[in-house]
Amino acid sequence: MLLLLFLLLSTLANSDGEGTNNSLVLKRTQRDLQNYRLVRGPCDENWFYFPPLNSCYRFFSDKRAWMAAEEFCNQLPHSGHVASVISSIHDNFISDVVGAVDESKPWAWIGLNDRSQEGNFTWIDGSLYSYRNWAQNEPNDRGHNEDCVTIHYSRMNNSSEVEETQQDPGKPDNPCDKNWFYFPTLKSCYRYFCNSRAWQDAEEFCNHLPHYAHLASVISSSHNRFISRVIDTVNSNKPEAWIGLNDICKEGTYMWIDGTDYAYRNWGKGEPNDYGHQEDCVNVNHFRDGTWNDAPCNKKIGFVCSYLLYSN
Ligand code: 2F8
Ligand code: CA
Repeated sequence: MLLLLFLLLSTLANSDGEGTNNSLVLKRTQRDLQNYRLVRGPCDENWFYFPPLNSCYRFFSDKRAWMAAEEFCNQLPHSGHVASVISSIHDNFISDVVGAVDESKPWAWIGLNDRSQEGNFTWIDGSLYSYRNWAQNEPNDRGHNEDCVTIHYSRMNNSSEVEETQQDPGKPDNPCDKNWFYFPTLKSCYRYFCNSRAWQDAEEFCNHLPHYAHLASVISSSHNRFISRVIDTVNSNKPEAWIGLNDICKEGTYMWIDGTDYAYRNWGKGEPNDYGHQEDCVNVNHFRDGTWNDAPCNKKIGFVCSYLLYSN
């Protein structure tokens, strides 16, 4: 008995070879904090809308292997993926999507897998692997043969569990506030805000958050990739987003607003160019690839805040 769930882009998955019960889902983008009713919204018929991610989801009860489920999703008109699950609210929503098709809430594939490297779990749509809801003793890589992940919803309590397949990655839970993502190297938390603000307004917005955040600094290529993934969790279209780098004080002398040393650089081709002699603030994703561009500070775009996690 296998079931597939698709959303505008994700699936419930198991190992990459043989399918058991499967589900798929797809997604688009944005955010919020409640439980969500199943509504079609702007989605196609038979799909359900999840406003926080501006994404559409659908459960498919066909039995497919995980990779076949992903390929099925890819070939849908909107080109989706097997679904990622990024929060408990999202988890509840997906449970309801499955339940809308099959009240028994069967096992279904999701997009999580460690096919590339044992124990290194990633979401097939590039979502940040932060939220976790492993069932007890999972992942266990039973028979050294489990690289894909299923989700299951108990009929008893409507709670969801993700079962798997692999060695426990042993990573600590995300110690950041809800909706923030942890970068262990810097013991810092990051969040992308899609509300468009000028650079200085964005920095002040970060400052007024409960943890006194700043616009994010970037110290390495892996850190840059991490920040790109943080943005992706809200908007996978690679929107431009302010980071804390600027040369407001002196043209050509770049500084991070939180005092981080300006050592790592990831400028886009031909940047920074102080285009029109009026570009003193820096964003990522000018070329939709995570590289940096200097741009006018009064330009209104989304931004990434970060705060240091103090452990005392
Ligand atoms: O809008 C400002 C932006 O304009 C161009 O990109 C579309 C410039 N690129 C080149 O001149 C190659 C950016 O540098 C500039 O920030
Ligand atoms: Ca520029």
